[in-house]
Amino acid sequence: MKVIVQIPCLNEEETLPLVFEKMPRKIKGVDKLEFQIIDDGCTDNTVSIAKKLGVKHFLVSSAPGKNRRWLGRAFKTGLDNALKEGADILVNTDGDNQYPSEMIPELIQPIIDGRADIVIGDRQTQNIDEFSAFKKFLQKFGSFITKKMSGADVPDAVSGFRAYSAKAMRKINIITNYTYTVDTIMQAEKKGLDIEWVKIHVNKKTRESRLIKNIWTKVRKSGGTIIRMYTVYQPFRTFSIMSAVFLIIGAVLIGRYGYFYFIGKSEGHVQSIIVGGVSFVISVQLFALGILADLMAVNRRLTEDVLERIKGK
Ligand SMILES: Nc1nc2c(ncn2[C@@H]2O[C@H](COP(=O)(O)OP(=O)(O)O)[C@@H](O)[C@H]2O)c(=O)[nH]1
Ligand SMILES: [Mg+2]
Repeated sequence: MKVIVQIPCLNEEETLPLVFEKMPRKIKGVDKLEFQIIDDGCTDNTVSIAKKLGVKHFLVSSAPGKNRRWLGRAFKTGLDNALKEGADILVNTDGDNQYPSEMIPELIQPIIDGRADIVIGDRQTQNIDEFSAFKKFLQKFGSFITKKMSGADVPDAVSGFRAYSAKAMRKINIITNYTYTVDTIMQAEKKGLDIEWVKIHVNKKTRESRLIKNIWTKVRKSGGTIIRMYTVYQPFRTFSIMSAVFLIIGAVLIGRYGYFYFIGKSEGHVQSIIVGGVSFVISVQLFALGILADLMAVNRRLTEDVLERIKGK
């Protein structure tokens, strides 16, 4: 059993040593434990400090000083390398020491036992004093939406303390650059992967988030990801719903015209029939797009099957 623990890094020289303070160096049932960082243009001493801390794999997501490629891309780089290195489990934790490194053995246990493909640390955000009421609300609301859209039980959708089995790594394909958290939960659900949640505590806050400068940006970006993922995985349903809305508008307006026509007062209501007719056309087109998108989704599934085999050991 080989485990790789990865830490995506955007200038983490100050806090990386804290992450390794309680990092297990040996885990029962694990023969090989290795560490990797994904450097996204770090301009500080993150890399040399990581070397001293015993990190083995250094992956570069973007060159020093260049524009960052964000966390989703970094995660994909790390995941590809973990598969290449033959890891059975990939653990992700953050460089700001938010997550309890000492809980990694508990995090990977459900995968070692064969009970789960993905394990996610639930920060029990409602109990964290440092989070404002508004942040807690958004966190709860985001998890609720992810839950509704994916059908999975989701107590903490954006937690970055996670473990993925090799099977999960082969099945999941990261297609967004910004973040991977919500996206991988939705994919897991659609691809029949089992997710288990482990309750964790969080360490004292060391700095502000580098990912979320402003909570509204976060809402917009996560909202966009959720809608896009839903469209990717439920294309026919998404377009059918949109088509139905225009169908109803068209039916109401044409019905309205029909009513005036029958009572002999159709004059002056021709706008209804025009707008209603246009709505009908839009509705039919959206429905046709739904069929096309559904056929394209067949292609995506086939491509993903091929990818899964290519990634296989
Ligand atoms: N590679 C890469 N890592 C990032 C980027 N932004 C943040 N990170 C890392 O991702 C982890 C989480 O970032 P953080 O700023 O703590 O965001 P939080 O999850 O909102 O607390 C940390 O290890 C960061 O160093 C990025 O653009 N690229
Ligand atoms: Mg953080």
